[in-house]
Amino acid sequence: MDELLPTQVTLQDPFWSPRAAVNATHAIFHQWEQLEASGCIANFRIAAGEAAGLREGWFFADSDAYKWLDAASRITVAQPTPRLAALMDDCIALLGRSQMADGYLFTYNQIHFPGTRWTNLQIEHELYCHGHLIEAGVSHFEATGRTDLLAVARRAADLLVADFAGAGPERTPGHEEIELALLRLYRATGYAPYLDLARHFLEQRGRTARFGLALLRQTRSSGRRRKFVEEQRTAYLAAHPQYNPSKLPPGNFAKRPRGAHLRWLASALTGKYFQQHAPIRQQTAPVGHSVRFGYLQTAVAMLHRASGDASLLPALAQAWERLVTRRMYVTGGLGAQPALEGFSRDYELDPEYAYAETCAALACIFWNWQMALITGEARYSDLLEWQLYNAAAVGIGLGGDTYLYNNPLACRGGVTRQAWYAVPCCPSNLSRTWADLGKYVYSVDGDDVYIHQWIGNRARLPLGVPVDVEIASGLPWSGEAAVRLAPERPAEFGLHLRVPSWSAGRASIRVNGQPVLLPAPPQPRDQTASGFDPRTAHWVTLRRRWAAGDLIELDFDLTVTARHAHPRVRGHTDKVALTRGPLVYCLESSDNPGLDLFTARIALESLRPEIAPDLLGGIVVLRGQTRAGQPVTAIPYALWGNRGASQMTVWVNS
Ligand code: FUB
Ligand code: ZN
Repeated sequence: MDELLPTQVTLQDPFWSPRAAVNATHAIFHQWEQLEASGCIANFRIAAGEAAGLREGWFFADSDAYKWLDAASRITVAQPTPRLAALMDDCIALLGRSQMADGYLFTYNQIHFPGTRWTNLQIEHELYCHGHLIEAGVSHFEATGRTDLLAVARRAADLLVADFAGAGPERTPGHEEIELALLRLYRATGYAPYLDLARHFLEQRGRTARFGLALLRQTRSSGRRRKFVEEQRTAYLAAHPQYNPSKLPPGNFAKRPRGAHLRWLASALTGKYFQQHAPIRQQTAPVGHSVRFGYLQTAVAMLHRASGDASLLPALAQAWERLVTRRMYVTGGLGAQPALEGFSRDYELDPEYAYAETCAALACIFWNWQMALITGEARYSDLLEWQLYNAAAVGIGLGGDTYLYNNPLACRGGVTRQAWYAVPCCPSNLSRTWADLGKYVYSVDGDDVYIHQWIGNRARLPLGVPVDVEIASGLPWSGEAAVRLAPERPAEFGLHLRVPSWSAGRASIRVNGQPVLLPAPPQPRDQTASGFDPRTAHWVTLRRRWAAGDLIELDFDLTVTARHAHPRVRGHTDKVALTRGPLVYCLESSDNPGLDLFTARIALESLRPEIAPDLLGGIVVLRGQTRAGQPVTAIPYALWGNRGASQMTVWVNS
């Protein structure tokens, strides 16, 4: 199946369009200011020899500038502004000046260790950074048709082809990203060595003999290098007492279970943390760092699409099934081990320990999209929708200039939205996704159209007879949606409409006023750990001769649902997660003064949806009472933390 180009879909959705607008008019500029203030951009000036000073941030800080360019590029498709264009152009020119003649660009080494490269590939993120540079080049090219950033990206990619083609498994990266970037570059350019190198990196993964020993060596080397950087820093500050270094903000509190450090160590030494424990066809469970895992799965799925290698699919499908049935939070959040920033054992889903990094949800969204395109199965787009509304959306504040990095499902204090982070990987990752939402709505397969998402938009579908289509959607607040078709002339094609899991068996569809008989939804045999099950989503297929003016109306059921965790998930007995349509709800202390959120027992039968036009930009809340008669209000989980420090819980006692 093929996806549409970003230019072929125009978002017009009462829920998502305002968010895309905040993204384009505010968030992206806020992020730029933070990148400047935190020294990330200055690092490139220093590398280019245009400025003196200290390099700031983690060794992977360059990636944040690239991801910003990636997001800004995608934004310019629908919302170009001269101000953004100017910032982008300056930044692109700066990258061109800081890149070495042979294509290498990694300010950590260029500034601190000139002449060294590819030294600690498991740890120091050189290939990860080059991957984000390449992605930025591709996004910029796709958005603008320009080749200046693409040329920078290709110089880097060509260097990698020269340096890594045929290299052994120990020369694969510790943080996946380069693989999917090379696959995107291959799609954009058709240049086969990029595909070959992506395949090579993926196929070599998990084959390093005595990985733990190699890792220990690199950890020691990397530690020595960091010490050297610290010494350089101390010396510089002593020699320049007037110098005012930028101060990175602290990270958010993440509650850690006992023994977390040991489990991290075991995961790292066995290679699981890096998904280096087994070759990709044997990786059938989500393990290790959850962002890394998501980028790897995305890349493997992309490789399957690019190469047609069917042997890659079984492990992808099994890993997805294991994720959904045993290792995913009800919000769609991934990662129950804060120390690892990654997955725990099956059914270990403590809400307070939930790390559920925003980027992990985004990585899973990218993966789901690839799986949807490969298999045409509704379940993948269903999880994508759930993660968009919950696990991803929670990462950005309503104003667009505050963010969450880890996303627990219960907070007794200590987690608040921040303007920036010492590791600011999530904000620009969100921004590039928010700018690109239209791409997840449709796919086309010959003369078949799939509508994956109920997001309002208009588009021109490239079928045999081109079709203008317009979708209106009331989600997430109301369940009505409508599709208006206008083929250039009457034409036969198949229209596949996703009935979301949360409305499966409780949806209705009319074509030009006539009801359609809907098939029974799939009935999975096993219960998921989280209580959310995207596997019940399904397609309704309408194949006929369509003409301009044809109207399909859909009604999705938004009854409040109390979801139960699998009995094997500890601490969830008698608890439920409240959901309505695609939204997970939570109790936040701001709405429930005087209520102990963690012990109150909710009278579920009392809960009613109620429009709250003045709350959090206008939302539907759930109002009811506790069994003791106290009033209770639940808000969408994605919106918690927008009113200062608070407590919050998704799982409530019933
Ligand atoms: O390490 C690079 C990125 O920063 C990871 O993907 C995130 O988890 C954060 O550690
Ligand atoms: Zn992140």
